[in-house]
Amino acid sequence: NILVVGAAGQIGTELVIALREQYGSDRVVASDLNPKPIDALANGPYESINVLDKHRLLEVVKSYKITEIYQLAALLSATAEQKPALGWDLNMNGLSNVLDLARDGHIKRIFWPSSIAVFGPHTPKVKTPQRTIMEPTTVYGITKVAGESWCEYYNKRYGTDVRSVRYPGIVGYKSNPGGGTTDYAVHIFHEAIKNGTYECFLSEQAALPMMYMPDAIKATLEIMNAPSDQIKLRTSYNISGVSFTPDVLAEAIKQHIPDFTISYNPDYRDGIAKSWPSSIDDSMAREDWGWKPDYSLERIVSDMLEHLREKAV
Ligand code: VAH
Repeated sequence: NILVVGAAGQIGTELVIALREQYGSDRVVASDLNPKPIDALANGPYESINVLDKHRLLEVVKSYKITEIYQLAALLSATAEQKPALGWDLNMNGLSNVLDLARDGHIKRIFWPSSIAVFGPHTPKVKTPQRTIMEPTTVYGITKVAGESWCEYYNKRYGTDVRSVRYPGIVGYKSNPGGGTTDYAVHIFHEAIKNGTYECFLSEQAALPMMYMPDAIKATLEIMNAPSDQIKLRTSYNISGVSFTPDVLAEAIKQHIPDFTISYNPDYRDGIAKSWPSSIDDSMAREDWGWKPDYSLERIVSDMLEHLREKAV
Protein backbone atom coordinates (compact mmCIF):
# COMPACT_ATOMS: atom_id res chain seq x y z
CA ASN A 1 0.00 0.00 0.00
CA ILE A 2 1.02 3.64 -0.49
CA LEU A 3 1.42 6.45 2.07
CA VAL A 4 1.50 10.11 1.02
CA VAL A 5 3.07 12.33 3.70
CA GLY A 6 2.24 16.02 3.35
CA ALA A 7 -0.90 15.02 1.41
CA ALA A 8 -2.70 18.33 2.10
CA GLY A 9 -0.11 20.34 0.17
CA GLN A 10 -0.38 21.66 -3.40
CA ILE A 11 1.20 18.58 -5.01
CA GLY A 12 0.26 16.07 -2.28
CA THR A 13 -3.47 16.63 -2.75
CA GLU A 14 -3.35 15.96 -6.49
CA LEU A 15 -0.97 13.02 -6.02
CA VAL A 16 -3.46 11.34 -3.67
CA ILE A 17 -6.27 11.93 -6.19
CA ALA A 18 -4.18 10.43 -9.02
CA LEU A 19 -2.85 7.50 -6.95
CA ARG A 20 -6.35 6.62 -5.69
CA GLU A 21 -7.63 6.68 -9.29
CA GLN A 22 -4.80 4.36 -10.34
CA TYR A 23 -4.69 1.92 -7.39
CA GLY A 24 -8.06 2.31 -5.67
CA SER A 25 -8.82 4.58 -2.71
CA ASP A 26 -8.30 1.95 -0.02
CA ARG A 27 -4.68 1.34 -1.05
CA VAL A 28 -3.59 4.99 -0.72
CA VAL A 29 -3.27 6.45 2.79
CA ALA A 30 -3.22 10.24 2.88
CA SER A 31 -1.54 11.95 5.83
CA ASP A 32 -0.82 15.45 7.02
CA LEU A 33 -0.55 17.41 10.28
CA ASN A 34 -4.24 18.25 10.62
CA PRO A 35 -6.28 15.72 12.66
CA LYS A 36 -9.00 15.55 10.00
CA PRO A 37 -8.61 15.27 6.17
CA ILE A 38 -9.39 18.21 3.88
CA ASP A 39 -12.39 17.42 1.62
CA ALA A 40 -10.21 16.37 -1.35
CA LEU A 41 -8.57 13.64 0.79
CA ALA A 42 -11.68 12.39 2.55
CA ASN A 43 -12.55 9.63 0.03
CA GLY A 44 -10.00 7.16 1.45
CA PRO A 45 -7.88 6.31 4.53
CA TYR A 46 -6.39 9.32 6.34
CA GLU A 47 -3.96 9.53 9.27
CA SER A 48 -2.55 12.53 11.13
CA ILE A 49 1.26 12.29 10.95
CA ASN A 50 4.06 14.69 11.84
CA VAL A 51 6.90 13.45 9.61
CA LEU A 52 9.36 14.38 12.41
CA ASP A 53 7.75 11.67 14.60
CA LYS A 54 9.52 8.50 13.41
CA HIS A 55 7.59 6.23 15.80
CA ARG A 56 4.26 7.50 14.46
CA LEU A 57 5.53 6.96 10.89
CA LEU A 58 6.48 3.33 11.66
CA GLU A 59 3.14 2.74 13.43
CA VAL A 60 1.18 3.82 10.32
CA VAL A 61 3.53 1.90 7.98
CA LYS A 62 2.89 -1.28 9.95
CA SER A 63 -0.86 -0.87 10.48
CA TYR A 64 -1.54 -0.21 6.75
CA LYS A 65 1.21 -2.52 5.35
CA ILE A 66 2.78 0.44 3.51
CA THR A 67 5.42 -0.45 0.89
CA GLU A 68 5.83 2.96 -0.80
CA ILE A 69 6.02 6.48 0.67
CA TYR A 70 5.71 9.81 -1.17
CA GLN A 71 7.43 12.23 1.24
CA LEU A 72 6.09 15.72 0.42
CA ALA A 73 6.03 17.34 3.88
CA ALA A 74 8.28 20.42 3.80
CA LEU A 75 8.46 24.18 4.17
CA LEU A 76 8.62 25.80 0.72
CA SER A 77 10.94 28.61 -0.32
CA ALA A 78 9.12 31.70 0.93
CA THR A 79 8.00 30.18 4.26
CA ALA A 80 11.40 28.65 5.00
CA GLU A 81 12.96 32.12 4.70
CA GLN A 82 10.64 33.21 7.53
CA LYS A 83 11.42 30.11 9.66
CA PRO A 84 14.96 28.93 8.73
CA ALA A 85 15.46 26.57 11.69
CA LEU A 86 12.12 24.82 11.17
CA GLY A 87 12.81 24.74 7.43
CA TRP A 88 16.11 22.91 7.99
CA ASP A 89 14.69 20.60 10.69
CA LEU A 90 11.51 19.61 8.84
CA ASN A 91 13.00 19.35 5.34
CA MET A 92 16.10 17.37 6.39
CA ASN A 93 14.86 15.24 9.30
CA GLY A 94 11.54 14.54 7.62
CA LEU A 95 13.46 13.09 4.66
CA SER A 96 15.87 11.19 6.96
CA ASN A 97 13.02 9.57 8.89
CA VAL A 98 11.50 8.23 5.67
CA LEU A 99 14.87 7.12 4.24
CA ASP A 100 15.56 5.24 7.50
CA LEU A 101 12.30 3.29 7.13
CA ALA A 102 13.60 1.96 3.79
CA ARG A 103 17.12 1.38 5.12
CA ASP A 104 15.62 -0.69 7.96
CA GLY A 105 13.52 -2.76 5.55
CA HIS A 106 10.06 -1.45 6.54
CA ILE A 107 9.24 -0.02 3.07
CA LYS A 108 10.48 -0.68 -0.48
CA ARG A 109 10.36 2.57 -2.45
CA ILE A 110 10.35 6.33 -1.79
CA PHE A 111 9.47 9.39 -3.83
CA TRP A 112 10.98 12.65 -2.60
CA PRO A 113 10.60 15.99 -4.46
CA SER A 114 13.53 18.22 -5.17
CA SER A 115 13.20 21.57 -6.90
CA ILE A 116 14.77 24.03 -9.31
CA ALA A 117 15.51 25.86 -6.03
CA VAL A 118 18.71 23.75 -5.83
CA PHE A 119 20.17 26.21 -8.36
CA GLY A 120 21.53 29.63 -7.40
CA PRO A 121 22.70 32.97 -8.82
CA HIS A 122 25.89 31.47 -10.36
CA THR A 123 24.08 28.63 -12.15
CA PRO A 124 23.69 29.03 -15.94
CA LYS A 125 20.12 30.39 -16.17
CA VAL A 126 19.04 29.26 -19.65
CA LYS A 127 18.47 25.53 -20.27
CA THR A 128 20.11 24.80 -16.91
CA PRO A 129 21.96 21.47 -17.27
CA GLN A 130 21.37 18.38 -15.11
CA ARG A 131 24.89 18.68 -13.63
CA THR A 132 26.10 22.24 -12.97
CA ILE A 133 26.91 24.82 -10.30
CA MET A 134 24.31 24.68 -7.53
CA GLU A 135 25.05 27.17 -4.62
CA PRO A 136 21.41 27.86 -3.60
CA THR A 137 20.80 31.02 -1.54
CA THR A 138 17.53 29.97 0.15
CA VAL A 139 17.04 27.69 3.17
CA TYR A 140 14.68 25.62 1.03
CA GLY A 141 17.22 25.30 -1.79
CA ILE A 142 19.99 24.36 0.67
CA THR A 143 17.80 21.57 2.12
CA LYS A 144 17.02 20.35 -1.40
CA VAL A 145 20.70 20.18 -2.44
CA ALA A 146 21.58 18.40 0.82
CA GLY A 147 18.53 16.17 0.47
CA GLU A 148 19.52 15.11 -3.04
CA SER A 149 22.99 14.04 -1.87
CA TRP A 150 21.40 12.32 1.15
CA CYS A 151 19.14 10.30 -1.17
CA GLU A 152 22.10 9.32 -3.38
CA TYR A 153 24.11 8.30 -0.28
CA TYR A 154 21.28 6.05 1.01
CA ASN A 155 20.94 4.49 -2.44
CA LYS A 156 24.65 3.79 -2.82
CA ARG A 157 25.27 2.64 0.77
CA TYR A 158 22.03 0.86 1.69
CA GLY A 159 20.47 0.19 -1.74
CA THR A 160 17.52 2.45 -0.87
CA ASP A 161 15.18 2.74 -3.88
CA VAL A 162 14.50 6.49 -3.63
CA ARG A 163 13.49 8.47 -6.74
CA SER A 164 13.26 12.21 -7.24
CA VAL A 165 12.50 14.99 -9.72
CA ARG A 166 13.35 18.70 -9.49
CA TYR A 167 9.89 20.27 -9.78
CA PRO A 168 9.64 23.73 -11.34
CA GLY A 169 6.81 26.01 -10.24
CA ILE A 170 3.53 24.12 -10.45
CA VAL A 171 0.20 25.50 -11.74
CA GLY A 172 -3.03 23.70 -10.91
CA TYR A 173 -6.68 24.31 -9.96
CA LYS A 174 -7.55 21.39 -7.61
CA SER A 175 -5.32 22.51 -4.73
CA ASN A 176 -3.85 25.70 -3.31
CA PRO A 177 -0.10 26.41 -3.26
CA GLY A 178 1.42 26.95 0.17
CA GLY A 179 4.29 29.34 0.74
CA GLY A 180 6.17 29.12 -2.52
CA THR A 181 7.77 31.83 -4.64
CA THR A 182 5.97 30.51 -7.74
CA ASP A 183 2.53 30.70 -6.09
CA TYR A 184 1.79 33.91 -8.02
CA ALA A 185 1.17 31.76 -11.13
CA VAL A 186 -1.83 30.17 -9.38
CA HIS A 187 -3.11 33.22 -7.48
CA ILE A 188 -3.24 35.26 -10.73
CA PHE A 189 -5.95 32.98 -12.19
CA HIS A 190 -8.17 33.20 -9.11
CA GLU A 191 -7.79 37.00 -9.02
CA ALA A 192 -8.35 37.36 -12.77
CA ILE A 193 -11.71 35.60 -12.49
CA LYS A 194 -12.77 37.19 -9.19
CA ASN A 195 -11.52 40.78 -9.57
CA GLY A 196 -10.22 41.15 -13.14
CA THR A 197 -6.91 42.39 -11.79
CA TYR A 198 -3.86 41.02 -9.95
CA GLU A 199 -1.01 42.66 -8.00
CA CYS A 200 2.05 40.46 -8.62
CA PHE A 201 4.70 39.98 -5.88
CA LEU A 202 7.38 39.23 -8.52
CA SER A 203 8.69 41.71 -11.09
CA GLU A 204 7.33 41.52 -14.64
CA GLN A 205 10.52 40.03 -16.15
CA ALA A 206 10.97 37.28 -13.50
CA ALA A 207 11.20 34.33 -15.91
CA LEU A 208 10.74 30.95 -14.19
CA PRO A 209 10.43 27.30 -15.21
CA MET A 210 6.83 26.18 -14.66
CA MET A 211 4.70 23.08 -15.21
CA TYR A 212 1.00 22.22 -15.30
CA MET A 213 -0.04 19.93 -12.45
CA PRO A 214 -1.13 17.05 -14.75
CA ASP A 215 2.41 17.02 -16.20
CA ALA A 216 3.96 17.10 -12.72
CA ILE A 217 1.78 14.20 -11.57
CA LYS A 218 2.58 12.28 -14.79
CA ALA A 219 6.35 12.75 -14.19
CA THR A 220 5.99 11.58 -10.58
CA LEU A 221 4.07 8.41 -11.44
CA GLU A 222 6.35 7.66 -14.43
CA ILE A 223 9.57 7.87 -12.41
CA MET A 224 8.03 5.77 -9.62
CA ASN A 225 6.80 3.09 -12.04
CA ALA A 226 10.01 2.93 -14.12
CA PRO A 227 12.20 -0.18 -13.72
CA SER A 228 14.94 0.55 -11.17
CA ASP A 229 17.76 0.07 -13.69
CA GLN A 230 16.39 2.97 -15.78
CA ILE A 231 16.84 5.37 -12.84
CA LYS A 232 20.48 6.23 -13.35
CA LEU A 233 20.38 9.38 -11.22
CA ARG A 234 19.69 8.97 -7.53
CA THR A 235 20.09 12.65 -6.69
CA SER A 236 17.19 14.16 -8.66
CA TYR A 237 16.16 14.61 -12.31
CA ASN A 238 15.66 17.98 -14.00
CA ILE A 239 12.18 18.06 -15.54
CA SER A 240 10.70 20.99 -17.43
CA GLY A 241 7.35 22.04 -18.86
CA VAL A 242 7.14 25.69 -19.91
CA SER A 243 8.93 28.90 -18.94
CA PHE A 244 7.32 32.31 -18.70
CA THR A 245 7.49 35.72 -17.06
CA PRO A 246 4.54 37.24 -15.17
CA ASP A 247 3.86 39.66 -18.04
CA VAL A 248 3.78 36.83 -20.61
CA LEU A 249 1.36 34.92 -18.38
CA ALA A 250 -0.78 38.05 -17.98
CA GLU A 251 -0.88 38.50 -21.78
CA ALA A 252 -1.99 34.88 -22.22
CA ILE A 253 -4.80 35.44 -19.68
CA LYS A 254 -5.87 38.63 -21.53
CA GLN A 255 -6.56 36.47 -24.61
CA HIS A 256 -9.47 35.08 -22.57
CA ILE A 257 -10.25 38.05 -20.29
CA PRO A 258 -9.49 41.13 -22.44
CA ASP A 259 -9.83 43.73 -19.69
CA PHE A 260 -7.67 41.83 -17.18
CA THR A 261 -4.96 44.07 -15.72
CA ILE A 262 -1.78 43.24 -13.78
CA SER A 263 0.30 45.50 -11.51
CA TYR A 264 3.70 44.77 -9.93
CA ASN A 265 4.74 45.17 -6.31
CA PRO A 266 7.84 42.94 -5.97
CA ASP A 267 8.74 41.75 -2.46
CA TYR A 268 11.51 39.48 -1.07
CA ARG A 269 10.22 36.64 -3.21
CA ASP A 270 11.40 38.51 -6.32
CA GLY A 271 14.95 38.15 -5.02
CA ILE A 272 14.41 34.39 -4.63
CA ALA A 273 12.98 34.12 -8.15
CA LYS A 274 15.95 36.06 -9.60
CA SER A 275 18.34 33.50 -8.05
CA TRP A 276 16.66 30.63 -9.92
CA PRO A 277 17.00 29.52 -13.57
CA SER A 278 14.66 30.77 -16.28
CA SER A 279 14.55 27.44 -18.17
CA ILE A 280 15.68 23.84 -17.59
CA ASP A 281 17.36 21.13 -19.72
CA ASP A 282 15.53 17.89 -18.95
CA SER A 283 17.22 15.67 -21.60
CA MET A 284 18.41 13.06 -19.05
CA ALA A 285 14.85 12.45 -17.78
CA ARG A 286 13.74 12.10 -21.41
CA GLU A 287 16.53 9.61 -22.16
CA ASP A 288 16.40 7.54 -18.97
CA TRP A 289 12.66 7.10 -18.33
CA GLY A 290 10.85 8.66 -21.32
CA TRP A 291 9.74 11.97 -19.78
CA LYS A 292 7.96 14.58 -21.92
CA PRO A 293 5.44 17.28 -20.97
CA ASP A 294 2.02 17.63 -22.64
CA TYR A 295 0.94 21.17 -21.77
CA SER A 296 1.85 24.43 -23.51
CA LEU A 297 1.26 27.81 -21.85
CA GLU A 298 -1.85 28.38 -23.99
CA ARG A 299 -3.35 25.01 -22.97
CA ILE A 300 -2.52 25.69 -19.28
CA VAL A 301 -4.27 29.07 -19.37
CA SER A 302 -7.43 27.85 -21.14
CA ASP A 303 -7.68 24.73 -18.92
CA MET A 304 -7.16 26.72 -15.69
CA LEU A 305 -9.74 29.37 -16.60
CA GLU A 306 -12.28 26.76 -17.77
CA HIS A 307 -12.06 24.77 -14.51
CA LEU A 308 -11.86 27.75 -12.17
CA ARG A 309 -14.86 29.40 -13.84
CA GLU A 310 -16.83 26.16 -13.30
CA LYS A 311 -15.80 26.20 -9.61
CA ALA A 312 -16.60 29.90 -9.27
CA VAL A 313 -20.25 29.53 -10.22
C1 VAH B 1 8.41 27.19 -4.30
N1 VAH B 1 6.68 26.03 -5.56
O1 VAH B 1 8.08 28.19 -4.88
C2 VAH B 1 7.96 25.85 -4.86
C3 VAH B 1 8.97 25.32 -5.85
C4 VAH B 1 10.45 25.87 -7.79
C5 VAH B 1 9.44 26.39 -6.84
O2 VAH B 1 10.05 24.75 -5.20
O3 VAH B 1 9.11 27.21 -3.32
